[in-house]
Amino acid sequence: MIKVYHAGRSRSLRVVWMAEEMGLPYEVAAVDFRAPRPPEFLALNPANTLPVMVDGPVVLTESLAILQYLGDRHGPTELVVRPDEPGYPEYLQFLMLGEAGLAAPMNAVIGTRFFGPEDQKDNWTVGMVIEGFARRLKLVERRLEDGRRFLAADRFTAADISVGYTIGLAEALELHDKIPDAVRFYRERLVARPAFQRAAAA
Ligand SMILES: N[C@@H](CCC(=O)N[C@@H](CS)C(=O)NCC(=O)O)C(=O)O
Repeated sequence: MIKVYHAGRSRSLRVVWMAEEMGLPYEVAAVDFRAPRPPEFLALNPANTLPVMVDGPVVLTESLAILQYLGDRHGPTELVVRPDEPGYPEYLQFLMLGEAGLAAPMNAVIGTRFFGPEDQKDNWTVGMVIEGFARRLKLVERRLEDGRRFLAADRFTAADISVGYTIGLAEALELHDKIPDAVRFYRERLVARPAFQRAAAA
């Protein structure tokens, strides 16, 4: 059975969402994000980050790698776009953008806003990262401007999970004014999916 170490709004939500969309059996090991992790967890992931996915002997700790792994090893699934499909380049682009371009830099904002000293919460770095986030989000806005519902291959894919999660992260950080309307409406469509609703309750 696939085991996902999960805490509500963390990137493990991407993994649980993918498993729900695919209809995969999985179990959740709930992690209290603010509590020190047990040695068992650190043995799996010395980086001490979420998510962690265990599937037999396989242990993965990068959310997008896990999405692709689940699609490839536990598919076939329409959630993954294959190299010979026309939508493959955009699939790759937005799958990676969701973390590398959009979410990863936000860790500096999360760390500073939640754990930093009071006089640092709106420091220069926080401003720079938020400005960079808003600029990169224009790639998503432009992609959606022709009215398409999903980012790649004219269907819901792991790229939508990747980017859709990150828009939710920005909302949780109250960056609503940085999210263009088209991107906000896109996110609303994603979170209305029954699989997302189940994942959010997991
Ligand atoms: N690139 C990794 C990022 C993992 C990550 O930063 N996870 C956050 C939770 S959403 C975390 O564990 N942060 C704690 C830390 O960095 O110490 C992924 O996509 O899984």
